Amino acid sequence: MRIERATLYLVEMPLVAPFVTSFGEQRVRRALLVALESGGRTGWGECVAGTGPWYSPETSDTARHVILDFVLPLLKGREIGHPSEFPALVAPIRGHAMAKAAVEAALWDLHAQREGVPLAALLGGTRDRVPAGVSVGIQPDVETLVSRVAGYVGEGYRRVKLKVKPGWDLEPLAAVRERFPDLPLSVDANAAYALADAAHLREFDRFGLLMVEQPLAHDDLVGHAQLAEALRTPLCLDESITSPGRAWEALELGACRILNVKQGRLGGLSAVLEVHELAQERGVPLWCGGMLETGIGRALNAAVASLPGFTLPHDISATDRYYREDIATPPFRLEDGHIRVPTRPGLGVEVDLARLQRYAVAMWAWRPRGGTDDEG
Ligand code: NPG
Repeated sequence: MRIERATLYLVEMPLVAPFVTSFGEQRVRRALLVALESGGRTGWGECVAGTGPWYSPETSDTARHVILDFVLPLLKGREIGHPSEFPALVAPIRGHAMAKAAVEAALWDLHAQREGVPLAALLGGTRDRVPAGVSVGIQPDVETLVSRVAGYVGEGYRRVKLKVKPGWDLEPLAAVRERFPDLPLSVDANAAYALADAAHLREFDRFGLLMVEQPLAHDDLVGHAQLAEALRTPLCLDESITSPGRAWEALELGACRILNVKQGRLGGLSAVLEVHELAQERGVPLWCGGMLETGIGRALNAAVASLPGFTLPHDISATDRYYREDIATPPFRLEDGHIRVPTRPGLGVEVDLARLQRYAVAMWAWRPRGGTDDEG
């Protein structure tokens, strides 16, 4: 396939409730969407980079710059036989995993549509539904947290992940654990602690958690390996795992026993498949992380989670956990604590163009022969 035209949309989607983590509060999901056109079809990719460089160094604006000025020009005049050719093509661009992943995702969608198969099947997925976990942000107080968790448990979510930070950890954990003694529970610190907190973090062991996710700095594999020795609860890494090579290093060092897989953070679906293979060889359990995706990214995550090595519940919740109205249809619903993996060709969701126009705050069009028309 040859890319005939690309359109980037910056959308601002209001969240049903603010989402608070150790790195800040989010009320709106600002997402850069990539639409690639080829042979009468449109492939979609969602860039998971946020408004500011808080979770990763990338932002939706750096991604737009890198995609328009560096990634798309490399596709100019190229015949792409298979999306797995893409990583080598963009290898000269250092970093910018989320920018690359968004374009790669649109190529996979286009390719799967052309083949007439769902993305999950193209990747080697083996499940038709995946267990849904819910990530619960930091709340104003413990009572509010317990009642929110009760609501999600009532809806059927299979695992609850609590966001923690210094000053919001043992007390909320104890309250949730007391109310739900058997609930599969995990915590995510988004890098809020230091190795000097090891004795404090060891207290987490008494709550029977599935895992402690990313307690230390994003670039501290050695620190995580040292902390792992001190804790009974398995460590899982998210922010630290920015490439398949980093996943290998983390496992070699003993920095984690579980991996959170996000295609954006890893640099695309080819990288996901590499990590999947590595994890299968080593018997390391995987699960799919989430970045408050619209239906476009959510559909891709469901396809990723359908791979055989993804054995733990995912941060893939129903659409209504974040959005009253999504730009892609149909919305993802919780069915017996699971999300259905789309079965239509490609991503398997439809982008509602009227809604896209409603939520878009800027748009850029790109054609191989011209430069960039800024229509923002
Ligand atoms: O369900 O999509 C979801 C969100 C899950 O907690 C979640 N995501 O640290 O993994 C994370 C966190 C996140 C959200 C990170 C937004 C970055 C941006």
